[in-house]
Amino acid sequence: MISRTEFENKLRQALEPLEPDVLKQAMLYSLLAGGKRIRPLLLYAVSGGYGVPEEQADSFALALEMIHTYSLIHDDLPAMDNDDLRRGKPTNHVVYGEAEAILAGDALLTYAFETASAAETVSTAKTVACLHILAQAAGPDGMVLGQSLDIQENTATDWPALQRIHHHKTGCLLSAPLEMAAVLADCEPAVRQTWRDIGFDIGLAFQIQDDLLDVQKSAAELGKSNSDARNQKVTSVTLLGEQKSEDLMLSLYQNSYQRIEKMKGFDSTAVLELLKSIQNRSH
Ligand code: GRG
Repeated sequence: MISRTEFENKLRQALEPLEPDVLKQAMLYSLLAGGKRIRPLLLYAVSGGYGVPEEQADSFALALEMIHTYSLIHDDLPAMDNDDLRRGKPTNHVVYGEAEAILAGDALLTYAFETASAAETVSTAKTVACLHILAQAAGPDGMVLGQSLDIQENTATDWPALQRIHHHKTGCLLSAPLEMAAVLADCEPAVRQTWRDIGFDIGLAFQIQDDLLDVQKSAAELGKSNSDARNQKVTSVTLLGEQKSEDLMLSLYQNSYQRIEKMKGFDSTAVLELLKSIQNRSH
């Protein structure tokens, strides 16, 4: 299984062909600021569990991290959460200014699709299927819709409404690597759907955990501003309380592990190890 450092070297290499401009610096600044790399690592772990060679997952793994990083840059902007700390460093707009940060996000989103569409070791049919999954997860029926719902005041007044936001904002981009892995591994449609569903459960567990960490840890420990309270955000913790949120998160993780262990023709060692490290994360 690929390490974070090896993946970061691939990220660096992927941006090498770009003009050495401030735009490239701004893209690299956030991309290499030290995220957990959960989405690409999930793709490698699930595709690898089916015996898919690492190089077939590479361009989609890179695209996932580029899209995720763009979303963080834009989420931190003054017009959105207005945060000044991300991945333990000043946010992109604090360093490069608001206009350049918007462009760095735009460039990462676009370059993600340029990178993914250039996958060399994967059939055209699988590449198109993965591009579609990525676009759907990131776009107006995915993460961008989730963000839009999240910034509208009073969108979430109850748990089902908040779950809808989490599903789109966090779940879509966490489910995409599992579904793309199923495509790369030639899984039947029903198996692909099962991985997609598991991905959404993991996404919800991950988001509830994020809400819990936001109230339990300091900004220094998280490496990002814990801005939910400041922004008077409705979160799992404000709606369900800490104990119920904790219980729900644990049951979602446990349930996902059991479903993964039952997947046929699949070596679950790497993905279970990765998910348990995510479950035990401190930031
Ligand atoms: C601006 C279109 C647009 C979308 C923003 C991702 C996002 C949507 C906002 C970030 C804020 C947030 C709490 C999102 C929920 C998903 C989440 C917990 C993101 C943080 O992901 P990690 O923990 O971050 O994987 P690292 O830094 O480790 O990569």
